Amino acid sequence: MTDSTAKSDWWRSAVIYQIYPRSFADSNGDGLGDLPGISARLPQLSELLIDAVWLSPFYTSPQRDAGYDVADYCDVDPVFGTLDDFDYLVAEAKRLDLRVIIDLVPNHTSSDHVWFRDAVAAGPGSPERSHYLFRDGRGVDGTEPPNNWQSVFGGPAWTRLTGPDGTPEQWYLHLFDVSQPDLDWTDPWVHEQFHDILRFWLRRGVDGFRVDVAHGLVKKVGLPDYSPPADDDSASMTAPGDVPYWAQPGVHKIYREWHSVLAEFGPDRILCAEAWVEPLSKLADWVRPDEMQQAFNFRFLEAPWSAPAIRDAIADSIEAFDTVGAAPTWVLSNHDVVRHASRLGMNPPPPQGVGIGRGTEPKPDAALGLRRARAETLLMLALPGGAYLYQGEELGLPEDTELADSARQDPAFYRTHGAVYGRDGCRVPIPWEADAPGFGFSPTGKSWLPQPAEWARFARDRQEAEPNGTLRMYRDAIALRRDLKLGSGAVEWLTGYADDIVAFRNGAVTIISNVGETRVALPAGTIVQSSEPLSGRELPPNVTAWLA
Ligand code: ISL
Repeated sequence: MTDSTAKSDWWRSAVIYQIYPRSFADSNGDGLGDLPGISARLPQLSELLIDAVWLSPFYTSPQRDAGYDVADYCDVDPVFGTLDDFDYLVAEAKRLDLRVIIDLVPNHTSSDHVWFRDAVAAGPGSPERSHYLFRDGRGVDGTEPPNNWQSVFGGPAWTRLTGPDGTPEQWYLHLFDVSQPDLDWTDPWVHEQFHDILRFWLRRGVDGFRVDVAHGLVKKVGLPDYSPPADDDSASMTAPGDVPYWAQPGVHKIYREWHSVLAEFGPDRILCAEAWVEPLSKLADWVRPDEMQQAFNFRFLEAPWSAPAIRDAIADSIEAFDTVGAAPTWVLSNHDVVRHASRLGMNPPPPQGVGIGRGTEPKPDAALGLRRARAETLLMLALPGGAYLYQGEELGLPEDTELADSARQDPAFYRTHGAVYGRDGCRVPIPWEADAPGFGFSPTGKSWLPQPAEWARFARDRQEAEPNGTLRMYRDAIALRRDLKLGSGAVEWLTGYADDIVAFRNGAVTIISNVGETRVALPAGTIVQSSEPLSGRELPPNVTAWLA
């Protein structure tokens, strides 16, 4: 065990790598990544010196929302493998000193889940229906939805059932796709099911759970109408004020219960909230001592390329998490957002969830985006707290901005009739070997989303060979972060720099990011930088350096 994985509070400073199973490594050649593919690549991944991996869903699912529509929480979908494959993956991870976090999707199930099928069959007023949010419609004959809520993926958040004889029936709530009915967390039965699900996976050796839509489970009593502010985009999850389906106070009881369930398995199992909650002082409620251990910090991810915005995001995050004794987390990319190597090459980037496609103009400036992405990653890896990486970012992978509409799979694209491109561009299978079929993703070269031909240069084997490549920077920075204990350090802001410079000390290391447009003089002693080696004692624009 390494220092940081052995400790019971390992997560406070951990580097956690997100694996998106369908796009990581495909062992059987069907074009969709799988668990044996992940196990086979784990030794290579562990060379990055990460502490843990987080796996996006691999459960039984009709895959209407890439597995975030779960039809059986306690089994593996055959397209990803079997429970034995999962056990082998966990064993292999332990052998490599890697912890394993899995995704839990408690806001909604798939409409294929037996709980929902039974609820539909049992009819109005039945105990089975009380597990979900079924309601009668409004208006004459109930033809209007029970309220005016809109789905995050576009269109109404309610769908009306039709009885076996063709008669229109009750409506059910789905904050996401029509195939993702929301559970009713006022029902104690739902609580019990999820306690069992947590224990099922904890017994199999998982170290924790990333909790999907952790701010959405409880809805305001009476399900009142709500109209988001006019300038809100459809995918926004952080509308200000009291939104009757986000961040309702009742969610915290659920996480206190889960905290106790995890504690049955020792002090080192964790919950990490995916909660799009603002301001940060409110997000801190999710990480109070008796709730979750971590919450994703989307304020940092959403900060534009501006030194004051980045500084404020860092300072506000540290302060907010500190008030409840929690460590902040940092993240720049995941499977729902435009990859930061492309996002930072656009001004402004598209709103979250909207994505980039063939019709987007102007396209990201790829070289600028990558340069800034490397600079911001190096800055992030110097911060105290936990850091999350998304597969492919260590290769410098950009968003695929040229996916054909016909190849797209994100329900957001279809529910908005193409008005929103959605998230497929960050989900394209990653390249391992430049000259192999499918860049080594799949032995047959098949790929569920097509890989751009020019991705050969991002392939891991090419990156390995590049002394100033992105992969080398990640590896060096993570190793130094660990040796210098930056993850458990503290930020001490440095004064005397221009406003467009982010400059701070963490322990023995000085970190300087040039977010401006002119070169800046550097003090002595570089240990790692986000660009080609520096010439002279000056830091060019869009570069970060660590000095000691
Ligand atoms: O990307 C978005 C909309 O297109 C986000 O608003 C996203 O839906 C939100 O971050 C919640 O995400 C999580 O739950 C969704 C799933 O589609 C995402 O992949 C998951 O990360 C529904 O389960």
